[in-house]
Amino acid sequence: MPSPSFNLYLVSDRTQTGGRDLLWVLERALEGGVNAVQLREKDLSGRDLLELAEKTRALCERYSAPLFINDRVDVALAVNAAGVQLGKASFPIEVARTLLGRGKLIGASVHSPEEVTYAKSAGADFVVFGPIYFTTSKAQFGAPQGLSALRKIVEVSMLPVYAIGGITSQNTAEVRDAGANGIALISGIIAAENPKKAAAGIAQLLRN
Ligand code: 3NM
Repeated sequence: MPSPSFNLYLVSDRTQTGGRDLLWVLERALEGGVNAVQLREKDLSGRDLLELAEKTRALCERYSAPLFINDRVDVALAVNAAGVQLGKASFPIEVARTLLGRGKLIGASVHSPEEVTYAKSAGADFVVFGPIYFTTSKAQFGAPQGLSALRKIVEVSMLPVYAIGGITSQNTAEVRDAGANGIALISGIIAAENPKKAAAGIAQLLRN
């Protein structure tokens, strides 16, 4: 059974690349030290998402980085991704597990200690908790939960915890010190002028 072994989890958003090709940006990020990628392009049709997922899967494979597909269990299976990232509106974790089997990883997006407990009992492999800080990338998740909420999640979680929401090189060290197993982010790398350098800087902070 696989287990998560990454600490720098990049989430895609092709609207934040400043006009650059998403795969180009992802490759620079992988060169810099991103060691897992989540394809999260919610507005794409099944056909277009599948095509992009196939390309992303091939790219990630070259860097030995697991690829996760946001929400779409079918697309994850079709491209033989490492797993899926599931939120509240996704298939329930139990159903995804039945479809994916034990050989794939399931990440659950959680926003409270209760959701962490549920994710564990339902069969998730790791949780992504946020938003830690203010984020322009996903305003609907509301007010930042902060570092003390993160510490509490780390304390109660029996699964690896990845922190998300407004994480940049400026605050990576304090997130790491709060006990997160790793971080997940979009804009801090995808929107950076130099995504490779941004990823390398954050990867270095996570190693410290
Ligand atoms: N999920 P950025 S916050 C995709 O709290 C996502 O569950 C969140 O983007 C959650 O790194 C978020 O640009 C956006 O802040 C992360």
